[in-house]
Amino acid sequence: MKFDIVTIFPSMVRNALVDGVVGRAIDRGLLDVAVHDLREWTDDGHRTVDDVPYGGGPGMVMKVEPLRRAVEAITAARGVPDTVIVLSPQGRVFDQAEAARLAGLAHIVLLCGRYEGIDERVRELVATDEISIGDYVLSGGELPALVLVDTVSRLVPGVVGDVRSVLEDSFSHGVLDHPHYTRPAEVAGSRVPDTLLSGHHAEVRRWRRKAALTRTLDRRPDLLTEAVLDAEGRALLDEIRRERTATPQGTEQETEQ
Ligand code: 4GX
Repeated sequence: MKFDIVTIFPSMVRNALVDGVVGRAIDRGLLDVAVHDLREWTDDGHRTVDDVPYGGGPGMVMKVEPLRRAVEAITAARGVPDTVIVLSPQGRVFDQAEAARLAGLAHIVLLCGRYEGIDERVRELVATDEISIGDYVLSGGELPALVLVDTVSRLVPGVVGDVRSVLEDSFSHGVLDHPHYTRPAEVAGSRVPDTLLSGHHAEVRRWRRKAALTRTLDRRPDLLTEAVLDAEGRALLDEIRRERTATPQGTEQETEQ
């Protein structure tokens, strides 16, 4: 899979791609990520990429022409991309489903903006998509572009060594992950749940499934309205809800007479 990232801070982006799962995938040739300095496509001595906003107001606006020339040059050198994405808070919010969709593409261009914004004609003439990584304001699109590359790359076959890791990730089933434990079995009086030490695989699996659903119900009930649960998932969720509404022992209500 091929990514091209256009930025005024190419070293920031390149440095972030050296380590970890993505860095290894690039070394192994599974990913081809090219990082481009937007200033290469400026036409003045000062290498200007921004200008004052028409109509006045604070802050600067990114110019259209350098971004337009950047995408033209990338297309000529690396082929017609499947999508050209601007990262901005105005985009639709990125999630695992969007990552899965993008992982099915062969070539993605990412445009990183800085300043107050980009000239609206970038959206009209250059970009095909606009994506936000969440409802907060960053100082540039570089971190969002890296978030997108990381998330999408994990879904590219071979990038993550053990496919079971990807299949068991939070959100791959629309629910949160279950708790994890490693040795020792007891720390400061806190013990690993007995079921996980039992070696009984079917019980371990059921315990994890129930713990994942409990967490999701407690922390992200919104996810459960979207999640498609199988019969076991629905049964476990019912069980959790019944355990929670059960009258505590010794506090039974008297029957009214
Ligand atoms: N998810 N920002 C981009 C400058 C900008 C503004 C408008 C293009 C159009 C962000 C986010 C984010 C701040 C990055 C504004 N570029 N990007 N930057 N949240 O907050 O993606």
